[in-house]
Parts: sequence; C-alpha cells; structure tokens
Amino acid sequence: MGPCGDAPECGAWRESFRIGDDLIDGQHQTFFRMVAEAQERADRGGVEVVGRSLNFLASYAVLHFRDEERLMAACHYPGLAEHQRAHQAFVVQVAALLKTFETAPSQVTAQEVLPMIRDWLVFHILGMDKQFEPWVERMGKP
Ligand code: FEA
Repeated sequence: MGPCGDAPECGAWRESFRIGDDLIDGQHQTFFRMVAEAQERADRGGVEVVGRSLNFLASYAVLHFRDEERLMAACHYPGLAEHQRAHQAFVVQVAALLKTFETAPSQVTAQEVLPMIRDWLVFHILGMDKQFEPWVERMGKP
C-alpha cells in the first residue's frame, strides 16, 4: 500500500462496492489496487507505465468480465446481455487507448488515463455490478 492508502479519496475499493461474491469482490479490489499502484509509479515518472498498466488492466478486465458473466449466467441474471455490452465497450475503449499509446505515446498520459479508468470502475460497479447483488444473494436458495 502506497502513501495514499485506503481512503475513498484515494480511489480505493470501498465496502459499498461489495456484491456478495468473494471471487468477484476480490477481483474488484485487485482492480483498484492495480490502478492505484500504476498511479504511484506514474507519479514517480516514466511514460512506459501507461503502456504496461493498460496492457495489464486489459488482460485483467478480460479475466474478470469472463468470471463475472459466468456468475451472472449461473444466477440466471436477466441483465446479462446488457452487462456484456458494457464490458465489451470498456474492452474496446482500452484497446483504442493502447493503440493510440503505441502510435503516439505522448497523447496518452497516466494523469488522464488512470483517473478515467478508476471513474469507469466506480461508475460500473455501483451502477451495474451492484444491480445483480440480489441474484447473488438468492443463488442456491430454494
Ligand atoms: Fe461488470 Fe466488475 O464488471 N468491475 N469491473 N471492472
């Protein structure tokens, strides 16, 4: 943990983000940690941080979205298709950022990209992931 810590203003995961599944909640926590660590490295300098972070976040997002969508399917969550579209849009957005970074690195700065990813995470978890919390809760119950 860096000097910023766990405080909400640091963009850390919060209890209110919990959806009730250990795997998914753990992955969400990892996501926030990864963005915060990338931010710390970027603050210490180094353009290459952006490329590495985006690559890593993109792979982690694919893994997380797959697990989350599997859970939604297992819970018979009716919002799965819409949710998959939101995931796909994020994957496309990050891929576009990576492409821009590869062709014109100076156009994609950590100061712009990392807060944008963090904002997307908060918006998506609170606005969409949280909606399937009741299905997770009911899962396995008669
Ligand atoms: Fe629907 Fe989960 O996805 N949080 N993220 N990223």
